[in-house]
Amino acid sequence: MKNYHITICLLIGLFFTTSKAQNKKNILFICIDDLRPELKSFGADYIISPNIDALAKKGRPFYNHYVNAPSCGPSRYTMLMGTYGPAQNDAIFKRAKDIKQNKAVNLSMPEWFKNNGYTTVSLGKVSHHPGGLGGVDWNDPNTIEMPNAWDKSLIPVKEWQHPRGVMHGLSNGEVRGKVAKSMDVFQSTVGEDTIYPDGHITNKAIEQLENFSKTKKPFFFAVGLIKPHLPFGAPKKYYDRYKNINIPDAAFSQKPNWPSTWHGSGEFMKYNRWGKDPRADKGFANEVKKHYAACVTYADAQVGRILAKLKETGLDKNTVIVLWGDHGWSLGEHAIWGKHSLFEEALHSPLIIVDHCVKDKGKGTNAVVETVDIFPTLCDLTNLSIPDFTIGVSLKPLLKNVKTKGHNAYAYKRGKKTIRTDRYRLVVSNKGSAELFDHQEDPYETKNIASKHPDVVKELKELLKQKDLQRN
Ligand SMILES: [Ca+2]
Repeated sequence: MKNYHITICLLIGLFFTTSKAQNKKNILFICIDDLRPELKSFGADYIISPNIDALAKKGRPFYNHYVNAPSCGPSRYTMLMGTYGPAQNDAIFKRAKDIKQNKAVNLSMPEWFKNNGYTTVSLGKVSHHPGGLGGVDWNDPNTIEMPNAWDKSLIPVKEWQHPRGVMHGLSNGEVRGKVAKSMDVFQSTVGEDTIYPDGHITNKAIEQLENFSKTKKPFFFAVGLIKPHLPFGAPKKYYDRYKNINIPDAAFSQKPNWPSTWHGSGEFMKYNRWGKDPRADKGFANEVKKHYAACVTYADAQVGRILAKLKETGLDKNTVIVLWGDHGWSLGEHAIWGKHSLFEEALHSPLIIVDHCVKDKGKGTNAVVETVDIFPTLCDLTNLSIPDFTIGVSLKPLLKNVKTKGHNAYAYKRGKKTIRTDRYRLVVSNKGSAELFDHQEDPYETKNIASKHPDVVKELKELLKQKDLQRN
């Protein structure tokens, strides 16, 4: 009788343990490369982004989300590690080198989820290199960008030959050569979604979701779309949708006359521009913006296809969805065509989180938040413990109550760092220069008021000092 009783107790225990494992929420994390908040649901009413807008309606859009670094590699580091890190594009590879040399490193977010019973899969551009490998063509199996993180790291290369080709690919397998000048800065070829790499990444995502739907194990699935990263190539059907749409000029297109993080837009200028320069040619500037918009609409369509599959499989009922832009992009603001600055446009990016706990779905928050908040938030939403080493704040209270306050956001690039409060942005350089902008009065950062407000500069400098920001 006693044995019988123990068996029943064990079976009940097993049932609860198993059902708990089955009920663990999945994560679908969608990264979009170089997407500033150029979306209808984020106030850009001339942009066609119906799928991301629909997603925003189901969850919480964060209108004041800031990345911690204005370039792909270091920004993705902060998202994946939950801490600030090195400022260069090889930030994540540097960590891999440390692991190889047996130096102590913190676990990455996917590894944390993996250790907590999740299947972790990355597809497309999630870390800095699509597919997560190094080497000349980014396909060397012995150079892993994030050791121990992913059960699978996928990148369909198709006619682009290798992951490096996918990253800067144009239509039908055109790969950027050693001289970027031979590749056009924008393009809109007639054809289906798969004439550019994101169409294939999306097909693979759909296939992967089908696989997930047949297993019981919870998953952490990160999908990284590459557009609207340069070069701005998307199927012509997306470009055509902007034929009769007027895209406004940059609100402030003057080059700053104070020491700043202004740069000559080298990444953009190195492509073939038919001898034209958007800084001096309004018509060309408008064409560039239309092609960026076409890439956003193309990426939006891929998001729509992924979310439709999530719904079709029924996985949407138990999956937290995050959509994140890895940094902003200046489309002519401050006479910059690109990222890599510490101006608002380079640091401001969209963030949307969808979860059952969201109250007042679709209502956006103006609370200032930052990318390092994502790791603790996802732990909080899936009932995993939040690792001590993460430095962000869980955004769950903001999901439950849209009126919850945010906190200051920090960012850095080589030799420079910045703090964004809900009113000010201060940028300081190692050489001692300071830029202060009052966003209440001057949302486009047109006037550096640092010399007029030394008290504010001092107070914000103190806050910056308290943060361990890497700037090497
Ligand atoms: Ca990027």
